[in-house]
Amino acid sequence: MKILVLNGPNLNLLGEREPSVYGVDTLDDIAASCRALAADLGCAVDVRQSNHEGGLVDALHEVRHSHRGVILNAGAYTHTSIALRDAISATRLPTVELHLSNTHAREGFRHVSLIAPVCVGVIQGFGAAGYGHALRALHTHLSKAEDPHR
Ligand code: CA2
Repeated sequence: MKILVLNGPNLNLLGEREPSVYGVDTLDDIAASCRALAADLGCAVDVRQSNHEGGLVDALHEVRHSHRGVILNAGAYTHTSIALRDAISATRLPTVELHLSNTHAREGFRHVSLIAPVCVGVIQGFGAAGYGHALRALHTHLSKAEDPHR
């Protein structure tokens, strides 16, 4: 079972600035802990990042036959991108929307998510630990889908 952990604009700078909002972990730290948890769960993760809307759409298209699900921190594109929402719908891969911060406790423009309606669930506000929570939740969701008796 392969899961894509896809990160959007500016998340390559994690750990460098705004630690009070986004924490001190770098994206490499997050990738390493996702890989360790995936090994425990018996699945594999592929952690990617793009600063470009089209790059994120391309990544979703690319994994549509090879991966079983997606954890997506779309960054600011969460609030603006119909293209990303359409790509999630088109690939039909179960997708968890993930945010480090609680977007509802922030500026009004972050309260709207264009992608939430096409995601299986949303995890936000738990900092870097949220990636682990999302991975466990998606792994459980995919395992249930595999076993009709559960
Ligand atoms: O809380 C999240 O994970 C966000 O997706 C982060 C986005 C923001 O636009 C969303 O509303 C919520 C911003 C990512 C910015 O990343 C930075 C990393 C280091 C320093 C500054 C920004």
